[in-house]
Amino acid sequence: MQTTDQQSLRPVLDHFEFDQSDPEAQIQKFRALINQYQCALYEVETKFKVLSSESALSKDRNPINSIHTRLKSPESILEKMVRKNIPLKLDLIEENLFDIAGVRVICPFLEDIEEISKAFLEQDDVVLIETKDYINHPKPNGYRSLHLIVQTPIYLRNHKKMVYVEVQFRTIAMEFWASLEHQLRYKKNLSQELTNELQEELLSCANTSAELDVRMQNVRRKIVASESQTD
Ligand code: 0O2
Repeated sequence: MQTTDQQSLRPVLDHFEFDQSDPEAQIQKFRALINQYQCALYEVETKFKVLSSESALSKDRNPINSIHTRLKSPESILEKMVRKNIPLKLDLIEENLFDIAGVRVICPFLEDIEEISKAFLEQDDVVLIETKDYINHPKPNGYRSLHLIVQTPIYLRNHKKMVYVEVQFRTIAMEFWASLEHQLRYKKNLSQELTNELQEELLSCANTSAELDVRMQNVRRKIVASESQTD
């Protein structure tokens, strides 16, 4: 008898080149693959929790506001493989998709992103593969965030494995815009384009929120400067 997990995986796996003589082995292979990403999420989330707790001890404020993790669903993995024209073979997932494990770190200020991303990349078991700096180079729709594709080891029973993780760093303001924009696009139905007027309005909101980030950071700098004068 098939478990619920197997029943829900089969429709996705049926799109992949599949050894029909042993479907159970294929399902196991996919689950082992996804488990690697889950383990990598544990590792990377812990790294940020450690940075956060250390900062909370030594400073009067925390440069990390919140940490979120997500695993790409089997349906999204399939959708991305099809969209990127990658042949549907289980062995090709790992070498072509780098965002199956995703960590999002939300920081209060722009400067916190610099500090925390630097501390993360300085760790000797974090290997930087690619940087996508959508803060200094926002997407045309106004999307801002720093994306780092990294590899980090997980230690399984018999071996060590380097696993890809995508880490997104955003300020609270960037997260506010991105989550609302995502909701609006999703509501509108992704296949339907937003009108030019609505796209312009969202871009304008993104620019306003980027200005707020700079202004709030300047306020903080002034407060820090005045505190150090009175010390
Ligand atoms: P989720 O569930 O949030 O992770 P592609 O994945 O094909 O779009 P690429 O080059 O692999 O392209 O990735 P890209 O564009 O550098 O980053 C993709 C992820 O960044 C998305 O993941 C979003 O999380 C986020 N992102 C990128 N552009 C936008 C945007 O315009 N608006 C919002 N709200 N988020 C964005 P997923 O998998 O789409 O979704």
